[in-house]
Amino acid sequence: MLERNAPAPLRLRTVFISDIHLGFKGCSAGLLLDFLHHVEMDWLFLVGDIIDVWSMQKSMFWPQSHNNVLRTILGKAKRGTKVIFVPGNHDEVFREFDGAVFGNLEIHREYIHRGADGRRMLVVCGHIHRAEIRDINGILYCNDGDWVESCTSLVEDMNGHLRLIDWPKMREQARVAPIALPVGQAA
Ligand SMILES: [Mn+2]
Repeated sequence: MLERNAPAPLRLRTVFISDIHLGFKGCSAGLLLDFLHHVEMDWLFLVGDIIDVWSMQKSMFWPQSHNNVLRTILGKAKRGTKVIFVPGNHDEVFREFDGAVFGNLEIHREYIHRGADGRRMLVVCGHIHRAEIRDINGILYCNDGDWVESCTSLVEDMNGHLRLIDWPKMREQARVAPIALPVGQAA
């Protein structure tokens, strides 16, 4: 069903996703795979709670779709996307690999990302599953949400503009009108 009425691929500079919770039954792996197959990016930030180690310690759950998410992410790294993993609280065991570099995949406890417009972004790990962009005393706070309930991402376009993508909603809208930023037309 997800293959039909797919929106045109998006060419983005950076995609931030967090709280995927692979290994947990509530993970929306199918929708995330669908999203990942429709975006191309230079940078992919995995901002915490990517693998739900806590949940897996309680009961083992690892369907093929969860494998596919990891394979898709590694595939993007292989094709040139820089993947930065900032472990969260459910996958804190990976924090001991701070600074590890596996080709295009790196693990960091925190990371300063330079936006296309020169802005410096401190990449805070997941935890709060609510997507929002808010100005707090002159500092822009961005939360990319999660892939358990809201299925949202924070993205930076080629000009450095930040916005939230609600993937289920964007798919819905794409049925009536093509969405902006098809591959090759981004600035
Ligand atoms: Mn979480």
